[in-house]
Amino acid sequence: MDTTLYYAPGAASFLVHWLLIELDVPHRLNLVDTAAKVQKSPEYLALNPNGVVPTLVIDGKPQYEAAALAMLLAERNPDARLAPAFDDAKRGDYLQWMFNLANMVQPLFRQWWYPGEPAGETNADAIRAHCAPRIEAEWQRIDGHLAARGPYLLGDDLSVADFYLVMLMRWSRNMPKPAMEWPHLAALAHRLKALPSFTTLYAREGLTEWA
Ligand SMILES: N[C@@H](CCC(=O)N[C@@H](CS)C(=O)NCC(=O)O)C(=O)O
Repeated sequence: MDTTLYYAPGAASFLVHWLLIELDVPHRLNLVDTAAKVQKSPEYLALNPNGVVPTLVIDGKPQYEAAALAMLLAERNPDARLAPAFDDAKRGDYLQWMFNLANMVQPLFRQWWYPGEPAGETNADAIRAHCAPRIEAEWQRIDGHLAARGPYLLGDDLSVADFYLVMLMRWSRNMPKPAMEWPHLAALAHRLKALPSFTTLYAREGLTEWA
Protein backbone atom coordinates (compact mmCIF):
# COMPACT_ATOMS: atom_id res chain seq x y z
CA MET A 1 0.00 0.00 0.00
CA ASP A 2 1.45 3.36 -1.08
CA THR A 3 0.52 5.93 1.57
CA THR A 4 1.22 9.66 1.84
CA LEU A 5 -0.01 11.88 4.69
CA TYR A 6 -0.53 15.59 4.10
CA TYR A 7 -0.09 17.10 7.53
CA ALA A 8 0.67 20.16 9.61
CA PRO A 9 2.41 19.80 13.01
CA GLY A 10 -0.06 19.39 15.87
CA ALA A 11 -3.15 19.72 13.61
CA ALA A 12 -5.93 17.15 13.13
CA SER A 13 -3.41 15.18 11.07
CA PHE A 14 -1.67 14.41 14.41
CA LEU A 15 -4.14 11.54 15.00
CA VAL A 16 -3.51 9.96 11.61
CA HIS A 17 0.25 10.42 11.80
CA TRP A 18 0.31 8.91 15.30
CA LEU A 19 -1.64 5.85 14.14
CA LEU A 20 0.53 5.36 11.05
CA ILE A 21 3.50 5.16 13.44
CA GLU A 22 1.72 3.06 16.08
CA LEU A 23 0.48 0.60 13.43
CA ASP A 24 3.84 0.56 11.67
CA VAL A 25 2.30 1.48 8.30
CA PRO A 26 4.99 2.55 5.80
CA HIS A 27 4.21 6.09 4.68
CA ARG A 28 5.55 9.32 3.28
CA LEU A 29 4.91 12.74 4.79
CA ASN A 30 4.00 15.89 2.90
CA LEU A 31 4.14 19.03 5.06
CA VAL A 32 1.34 21.50 4.31
CA ASP A 33 2.29 25.09 5.13
CA THR A 34 -1.03 26.18 6.66
CA ALA A 35 0.38 29.64 7.58
CA ALA A 36 0.95 30.20 3.84
CA LYS A 37 -2.57 28.81 3.15
CA VAL A 38 -1.25 26.00 0.97
CA GLN A 39 -4.35 24.04 2.05
CA LYS A 40 -6.44 26.47 -0.02
CA SER A 41 -4.32 26.10 -3.18
CA PRO A 42 -5.94 24.53 -6.27
CA GLU A 43 -3.46 21.64 -6.08
CA TYR A 44 -4.41 20.80 -2.49
CA LEU A 45 -8.15 21.42 -3.01
CA ALA A 46 -7.99 18.81 -5.77
CA LEU A 47 -7.00 16.33 -3.04
CA ASN A 48 -9.25 17.65 -0.27
CA PRO A 49 -11.99 20.08 -1.31
CA ASN A 50 -12.48 21.09 2.35
CA GLY A 51 -9.08 22.81 2.31
CA VAL A 52 -7.97 21.33 5.64
CA VAL A 53 -5.46 18.78 6.90
CA PRO A 54 -5.25 15.83 7.07
CA THR A 55 -5.46 14.18 3.70
CA LEU A 56 -4.22 10.61 3.36
CA VAL A 57 -3.48 9.47 -0.18
CA ILE A 58 -3.70 5.69 -0.36
CA ASP A 59 -2.60 4.08 -3.61
CA GLY A 60 -3.28 7.35 -5.42
CA LYS A 61 -6.74 7.89 -3.89
CA PRO A 62 -7.08 10.88 -1.52
CA GLN A 63 -9.16 10.36 1.63
CA TYR A 64 -9.96 12.89 4.34
CA GLU A 65 -11.60 13.40 7.77
CA ALA A 66 -9.27 12.51 10.62
CA ALA A 67 -11.76 10.31 12.50
CA ALA A 68 -12.67 8.33 9.38
CA LEU A 69 -8.99 7.86 8.57
CA ALA A 70 -8.32 6.59 12.11
CA MET A 71 -11.12 4.05 11.75
CA LEU A 72 -9.88 2.99 8.31
CA LEU A 73 -6.33 2.46 9.59
CA ALA A 74 -7.63 0.41 12.53
CA GLU A 75 -9.72 -1.77 10.20
CA ARG A 76 -6.89 -2.33 7.76
CA ASN A 77 -4.54 -3.35 10.57
CA PRO A 78 -6.77 -5.66 12.63
CA ASP A 79 -3.90 -7.48 14.34
CA ALA A 80 -3.25 -4.35 16.42
CA ARG A 81 -6.78 -4.63 17.86
CA LEU A 82 -7.37 -0.88 17.99
CA ALA A 83 -11.03 -1.24 16.96
CA PRO A 84 -13.61 -3.83 18.04
CA ALA A 85 -14.54 -6.22 15.23
CA PHE A 86 -17.97 -5.99 13.59
CA ASP A 87 -19.45 -8.68 15.82
CA ASP A 88 -17.77 -7.50 19.05
CA ALA A 89 -20.12 -6.42 21.86
CA LYS A 90 -18.13 -3.20 22.19
CA ARG A 91 -18.62 -2.22 18.53
CA GLY A 92 -21.59 0.02 19.36
CA ASP A 93 -19.71 1.90 22.07
CA TYR A 94 -16.73 2.30 19.74
CA LEU A 95 -18.83 3.85 16.97
CA GLN A 96 -20.63 5.99 19.51
CA TRP A 97 -17.38 7.42 20.92
CA MET A 98 -15.79 8.06 17.54
CA PHE A 99 -18.85 9.98 16.34
CA ASN A 100 -19.30 11.68 19.69
CA LEU A 101 -15.74 13.04 19.60
CA ALA A 102 -16.10 13.98 15.92
CA ASN A 103 -19.51 15.63 16.25
CA MET A 104 -19.55 17.06 19.77
CA VAL A 105 -15.95 17.78 20.81
CA GLN A 106 -13.85 18.46 17.70
CA PRO A 107 -16.30 21.09 16.28
CA LEU A 108 -15.97 23.11 19.51
CA PHE A 109 -12.23 23.28 18.91
CA ARG A 110 -12.87 24.48 15.37
CA GLN A 111 -14.86 27.33 16.97
CA TRP A 112 -12.11 27.95 19.51
CA TRP A 113 -9.34 28.15 16.90
CA TYR A 114 -11.42 29.86 14.19
CA PRO A 115 -13.89 31.96 16.23
CA GLY A 116 -14.70 34.18 13.24
CA GLU A 117 -16.30 31.30 11.33
CA PRO A 118 -19.63 30.87 13.20
CA ALA A 119 -20.66 34.55 13.37
CA GLY A 120 -17.97 36.77 11.82
CA GLU A 121 -14.78 38.31 13.23
CA THR A 122 -16.63 41.01 15.19
CA ASN A 123 -18.22 38.30 17.35
CA ALA A 124 -15.04 36.24 17.80
CA ASP A 125 -14.55 37.16 21.48
CA ALA A 126 -18.12 36.18 22.34
CA ILE A 127 -17.79 32.87 20.49
CA ARG A 128 -14.59 32.02 22.38
CA ALA A 129 -16.13 33.03 25.71
CA HIS A 130 -19.03 30.64 25.11
CA CYS A 131 -16.83 27.92 23.69
CA ALA A 132 -14.44 27.42 26.63
CA PRO A 133 -17.11 26.34 29.17
CA ARG A 134 -18.68 24.07 26.57
CA ILE A 135 -15.35 22.30 26.03
CA GLU A 136 -14.92 22.04 29.81
CA ALA A 137 -18.38 20.46 30.05
CA GLU A 138 -17.25 17.85 27.52
CA TRP A 139 -14.19 17.04 29.65
CA GLN A 140 -16.43 16.72 32.71
CA ARG A 141 -18.74 14.33 30.88
CA ILE A 142 -15.95 12.15 29.48
CA ASP A 143 -14.02 12.15 32.77
CA GLY A 144 -17.17 10.89 34.49
CA HIS A 145 -17.44 8.07 31.96
CA LEU A 146 -13.78 7.10 32.49
CA ALA A 147 -14.24 7.18 36.29
CA ALA A 148 -17.15 4.75 35.99
CA ARG A 149 -16.00 2.57 33.10
CA GLY A 150 -12.36 3.36 32.28
CA PRO A 151 -9.44 3.38 32.17
CA TYR A 152 -10.02 3.66 28.38
CA LEU A 153 -13.17 4.81 26.59
CA LEU A 154 -13.96 1.13 25.95
CA GLY A 155 -13.06 -0.01 29.46
CA ASP A 156 -10.02 -2.28 29.42
CA ASP A 157 -9.66 -2.14 25.62
CA LEU A 158 -7.42 0.51 24.09
CA SER A 159 -8.84 1.76 20.78
CA VAL A 160 -8.26 4.51 18.22
CA ALA A 161 -10.96 6.49 20.07
CA ASP A 162 -8.43 6.96 22.91
CA PHE A 163 -5.78 8.27 20.52
CA TYR A 164 -8.39 10.66 19.14
CA LEU A 165 -9.38 11.81 22.64
CA VAL A 166 -5.75 12.48 23.60
CA MET A 167 -5.23 14.60 20.47
CA LEU A 168 -8.29 16.67 21.39
CA MET A 169 -7.08 16.96 24.98
CA ARG A 170 -3.76 18.26 23.71
CA TRP A 171 -5.52 21.05 21.87
CA SER A 172 -6.83 22.38 25.20
CA ARG A 173 -3.34 22.76 26.70
CA ASN A 174 -3.34 26.58 26.64
CA MET A 175 -7.02 27.03 27.47
CA PRO A 176 -8.15 28.48 30.81
CA LYS A 177 -8.91 24.97 32.13
CA PRO A 178 -6.99 22.31 30.17
CA ALA A 179 -8.23 18.73 29.95
CA MET A 180 -5.33 17.52 32.12
CA GLU A 181 -7.10 19.03 35.13
CA TRP A 182 -9.59 16.14 35.04
CA PRO A 183 -7.93 13.17 36.79
CA HIS A 184 -9.25 10.27 34.72
CA LEU A 185 -8.59 12.09 31.47
CA ALA A 186 -5.08 12.88 32.69
CA ALA A 187 -4.49 9.23 33.62
CA LEU A 188 -5.55 8.11 30.14
CA ALA A 189 -3.32 10.74 28.48
CA HIS A 190 -0.32 9.67 30.58
CA ARG A 191 -0.80 6.06 29.43
CA LEU A 192 -0.90 7.03 25.75
CA LYS A 193 1.88 9.58 26.02
CA ALA A 194 4.10 6.78 27.36
CA LEU A 195 3.82 4.90 24.05
CA PRO A 196 7.02 4.95 21.96
CA SER A 197 4.87 6.05 18.98
CA PHE A 198 4.07 9.31 20.80
CA THR A 199 7.76 10.13 21.20
CA THR A 200 8.41 9.31 17.54
CA LEU A 201 5.46 11.45 16.47
CA TYR A 202 6.73 14.41 18.48
CA ALA A 203 10.20 14.06 16.96
CA ARG A 204 8.85 13.80 13.40
CA GLU A 205 6.48 16.77 13.76
CA GLY A 206 9.04 18.84 15.71
CA LEU A 207 6.63 19.28 18.62
CA THR A 208 7.70 20.25 22.13
CA GLU A 209 4.59 21.54 23.94
CA TRP A 210 2.66 19.01 26.07
CA ALA A 211 5.47 16.43 25.65
N1 LIG B 1 -13.17 17.63 10.06
C1 LIG B 1 -11.80 17.79 9.62
C2 LIG B 1 -11.28 19.08 10.23
C3 LIG B 1 -9.83 19.32 9.92
C4 LIG B 1 -9.37 20.72 10.36
O1 LIG B 1 -10.15 21.55 10.83
N2 LIG B 1 -8.04 20.93 10.19
C5 LIG B 1 -7.47 22.20 10.54
C6 LIG B 1 -6.24 22.03 11.41
S1 LIG B 1 -6.60 21.21 12.92
C7 LIG B 1 -7.02 22.93 9.28
O2 LIG B 1 -6.61 22.33 8.32
N3 LIG B 1 -7.08 24.27 9.33
C8 LIG B 1 -6.66 25.12 8.26
C9 LIG B 1 -7.82 25.82 7.62
O3 LIG B 1 -8.98 25.60 8.02
O4 LIG B 1 -7.57 26.60 6.70
C10 LIG B 1 -10.97 16.60 10.06
O5 LIG B 1 -11.17 16.11 11.18
O6 LIG B 1 -10.15 16.10 9.28
